[in-house]
Amino acid sequence: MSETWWRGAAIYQVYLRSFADGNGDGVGDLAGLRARLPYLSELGVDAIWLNPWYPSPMADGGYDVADYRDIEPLFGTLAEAEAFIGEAHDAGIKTIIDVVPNHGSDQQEWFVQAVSAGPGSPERERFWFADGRGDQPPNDWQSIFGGPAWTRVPDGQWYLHLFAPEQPDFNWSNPDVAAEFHDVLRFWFDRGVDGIRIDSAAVLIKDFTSVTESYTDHDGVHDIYRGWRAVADEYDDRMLIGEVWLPDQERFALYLRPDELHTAFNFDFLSCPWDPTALRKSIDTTLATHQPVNAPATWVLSNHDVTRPVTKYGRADTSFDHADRKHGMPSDPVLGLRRARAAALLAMALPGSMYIYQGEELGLPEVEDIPGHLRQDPIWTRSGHTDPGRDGCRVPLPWSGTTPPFGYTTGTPWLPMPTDWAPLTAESQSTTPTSMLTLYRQALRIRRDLGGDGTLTWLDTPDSVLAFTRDTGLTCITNLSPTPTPLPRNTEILLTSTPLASGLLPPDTTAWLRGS
Ligand code: TEU
Repeated sequence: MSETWWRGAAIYQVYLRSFADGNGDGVGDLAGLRARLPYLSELGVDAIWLNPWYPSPMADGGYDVADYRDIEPLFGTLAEAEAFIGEAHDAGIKTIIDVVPNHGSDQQEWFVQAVSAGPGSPERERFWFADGRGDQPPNDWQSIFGGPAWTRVPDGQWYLHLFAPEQPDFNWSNPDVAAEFHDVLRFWFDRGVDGIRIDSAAVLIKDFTSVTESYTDHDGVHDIYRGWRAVADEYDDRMLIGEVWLPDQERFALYLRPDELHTAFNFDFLSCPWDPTALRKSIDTTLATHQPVNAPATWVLSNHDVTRPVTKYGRADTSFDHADRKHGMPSDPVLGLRRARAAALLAMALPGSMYIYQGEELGLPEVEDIPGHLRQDPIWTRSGHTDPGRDGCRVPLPWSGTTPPFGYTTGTPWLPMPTDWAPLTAESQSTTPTSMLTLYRQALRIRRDLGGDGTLTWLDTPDSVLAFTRDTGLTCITNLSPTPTPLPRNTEILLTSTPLASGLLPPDTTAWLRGS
């Protein structure tokens, strides 16, 4: 692949602890992943993004990193990680890892040193320690996971954590912090990693002059990523993708500069309801944002933080919002799957790169009935059990067989698996021509030739039908109207998300066509 391999890539997100367990302890690991590389090759993806794989107390699924230069023992060893990177390369698959710069674990060496070094020490300057207001925290900022954003240490000072108390925020105005992360990037680039996903990328700079939370998108954050880009540019072919949640697309585009991030996740599209006007607007805005800065758009239908598409699209309200997960809102599984299939073909046809979260290709639903005492997400606890959190999209993958744990482990899975997932296993779907897995395999194969980065031209259709032609020759039509719609004449049908009905494109269906 060229030095711009990431521009049009199909990238598969592996949530390692739920992918495949190789040693029977109920937690997915590198051994399990390495054994399933042929599955990912056959699926047809160009790269894998792995969620954090570092040693971690797992207060937030590994986003509480205790050592940025090693591998969590539950997942394996550094030697196994290096072997994995090599085997993936042999299979033509790139590796993107997750780096978490906003915060570390409270067990990470620097934080342990800071707590014992005491107030006023240089060790404390690497974090945000402050005196309280009497018995009250330094200010009233709230954590993203709920509750105060400050926690007290035994000597009486408080430290800031935008997420869980086990995730103390680094002080990015301290030069030690930038130097440390440059070194971490080099550590992994030296080991063959092809890309870095930057966690919570927009929140690194804090403004404590504000009484309300003020940490999103301060200008100083760009200096940080200019430094990171300079490190990435010391190597060939490496990319940086930011997790940049920003409603303002002009501000978002500022992260995508020749001396900054190569690309960033498109959360506008991910949050978009299944509605033709909203989808078209999101696509147009995305392309208008990315084209002037020559960055490829990214298309994302799900990840480890959001409701599974099959469940989301089966609800009366098909938008996604972190603040309201709509847990328990009735969802029609048949309609949801039908729309998730149509959405997948739409997303994979658009110009840019495509991210696929593990299990999306199996059409897994959100698991909403996990008993409270088995839930692991800190959001569940921090919200006082009012928000079920994100465990429902992190349930382990069903691989084979007819009963839990469906070949995922020989032990007990770290989250319970639904008993009715036999039809959803990879084994069962790989021999079913109408399955979601077959659709993803077929689509990714066609996408290799006719998809990827480039341009689109909208076709003249009714508002409720989205139709465009790609520079590659692919035509994509999605019918979001309640009635069947005709296809253009003189075209070859390559793939449809639902069979045609009397030659017409049924509602909630996408077709891929070629020719005119
Ligand atoms: O998420 C950052 C983030 O702010 C949201 O996606 C967050 O999970 C959501 O608003 C909660 O409702 C990243 C990771 O993707 C997430 O898994 C981590 O928990 C978080 O950072 C902290 O590292």
